[in-house]
Amino acid sequence: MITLYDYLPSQNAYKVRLLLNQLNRPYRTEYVSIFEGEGQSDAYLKANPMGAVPAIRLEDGTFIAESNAILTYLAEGSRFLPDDPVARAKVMQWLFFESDYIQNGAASLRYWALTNKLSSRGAELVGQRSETALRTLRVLDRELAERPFLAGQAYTIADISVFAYMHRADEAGLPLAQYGNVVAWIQRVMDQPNFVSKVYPYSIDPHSQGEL
Ligand SMILES: N[C@@H](CCC(=O)N[C@@H](CS)C(=O)NCC(=O)O)C(=O)O
Repeated sequence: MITLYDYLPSQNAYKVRLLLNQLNRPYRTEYVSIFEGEGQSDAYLKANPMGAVPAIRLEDGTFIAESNAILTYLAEGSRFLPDDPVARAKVMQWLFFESDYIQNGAASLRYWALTNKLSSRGAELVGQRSETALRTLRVLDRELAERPFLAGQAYTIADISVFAYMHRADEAGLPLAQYGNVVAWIQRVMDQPNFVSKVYPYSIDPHSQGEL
């Protein structure tokens, strides 16, 4: 059985929880208290060189880190990742989009907002991240006017990845409701079989107000 290294308020880890549930794949969990420094232990750095969650450990002891790499590995051979090279590249396009623009936009803002770190980040940095986040919302809204899911007609790991932070964009102070195509897509993702709705607040971790 695979092991998921998890921290419950992490939406990067949520991506993996959602896919595992939709694959009906059993797994065990090990929790990593990232704010207490557990991610930086010598043992955990073997799982993820950055010390972040998520990571997974395969049955043979191999570790895989980075949420989108984990999604790609787990989805292999399933309906969540097409075999056709062009269709697959379209999925990868949105995984890289997520890793770059969403993680450095809406995801950062949400994390700072929910753990009271916005003021310590400074107005210039917060402004830059807000511009990035608004740009991604505009891009997603325009793209999702064209098709039901990000990479085409079918729900894939591209949707899982982008959904994780974008469906909580209002918690980042972003005007999500103004982007009707994104809102409709969020509902389509939530309507998928074996959807996981549970999102954990940072308040379950008394250490989350500290710095990583
Ligand atoms: N690019 C990484 C980002 C992972 C990430 O930032 N994880 C956060 C939780 S959401 C974390 O564990 N941070 C702890 C740290 O960076 O030390 C991914 O997609 O997996």
